[in-house]
Amino acid sequence: MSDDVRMTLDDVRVLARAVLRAAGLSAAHADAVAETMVAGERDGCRSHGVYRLLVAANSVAKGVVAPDAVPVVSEPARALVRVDGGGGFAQLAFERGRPLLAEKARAYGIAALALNNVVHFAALWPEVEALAEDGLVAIAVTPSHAWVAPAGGMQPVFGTNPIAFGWPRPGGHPFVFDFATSAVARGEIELHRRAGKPVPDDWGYDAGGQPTTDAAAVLDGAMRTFGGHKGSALAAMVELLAGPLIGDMTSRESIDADAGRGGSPIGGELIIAIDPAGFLGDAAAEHLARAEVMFAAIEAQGARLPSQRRYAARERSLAEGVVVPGALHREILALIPGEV
Ligand code: NDP
Ligand code: PYC
Repeated sequence: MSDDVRMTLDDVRVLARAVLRAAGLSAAHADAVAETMVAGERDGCRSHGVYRLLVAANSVAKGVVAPDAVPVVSEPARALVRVDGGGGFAQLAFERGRPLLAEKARAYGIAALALNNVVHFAALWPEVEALAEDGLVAIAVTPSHAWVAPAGGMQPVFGTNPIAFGWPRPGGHPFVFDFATSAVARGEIELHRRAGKPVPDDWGYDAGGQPTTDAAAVLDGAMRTFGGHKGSALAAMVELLAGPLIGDMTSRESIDADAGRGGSPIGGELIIAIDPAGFLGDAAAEHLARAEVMFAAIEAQGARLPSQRRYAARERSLAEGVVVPGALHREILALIPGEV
């Protein structure tokens, strides 16, 4: 008999906050971090759902993250916002910088937000989706830890370096994609290792540089980029945009700063927001409607849009709740003193 646990989204929120508060996060951080995990679980993004409670609690326990950091917002230039996260998780820093980013994008047509000195363990789609829900086009990138070999090499240089994009759609969910520039997110390989399942042999190499289906061996060796040299170049772009360009760490520097503690990546994130009215003025609606023709042409042939699976999962979860594997649920409960 399955020992899976069915939970409402409110149950998930209460559990996540309790774990994060027990781990030592301030109320503001616990709320912001819990919301991103609820969103991941709700949308069927298991590698970035409540499983990440274990990851976040570990980062606090290992002293990688400042649990009560207060983000500081500044304006380095008219169309730029910077949030110094003070070593805290990225979610609260984004929350604090987002209103000014949107305001500046509307004022100048385009604006950028740099999050500096933050710890990142999460998916990026909640951020670009929120901006696109506000009518803005958004791009977000962040490096992670050096786990990924460049195409043609076998030594880790890049992080799993996600790229997320959001596009507002009249009367519907935004068009959003968000994926790692590695063959797959590391969290997915970790879930395979936990479940004792093999991974496809093109996800990574073992420590000796040989392709392997052993998830633990890939985690100890090197992951591969997606799409060969193309993913490799995009991974390098993410390093540059959200590393040196904003005065923050590359994935190599992040893993060096971790110093073997096994915490989440430390560094920066760059988020760019564009107001369609900047170029288009009153004609914005007319041109956004032309984008709909392209989306329709994709769907008309049976192909799906990115995020379509996620939005469908969201509908189901709102109606039926979510199911958390029993073993994971017990591991999470064990993080709250007195619960087990
Ligand atoms: P996937 O390879 O699963 O790709 C995810 C994206 O591709 C989603 O937008 C997904 O939409 C879309 N997609 C998947 N299959 C199809 C299809 N058949 N047709 C159209 N679109 C499709 O994700 P990854 O493993 O690369 O990344 C997972 C998450 O990990 C991301 O959210 C990323 O932000 C996060 N991550 C975070 C890092 C960090 O440092 N903070 C580092 C690396 C990853 P849908 O969701 O609807 O399936
Ligand atoms: O799954 O690769 C990943 C990841 C890294 C940081 C957050 N998620």
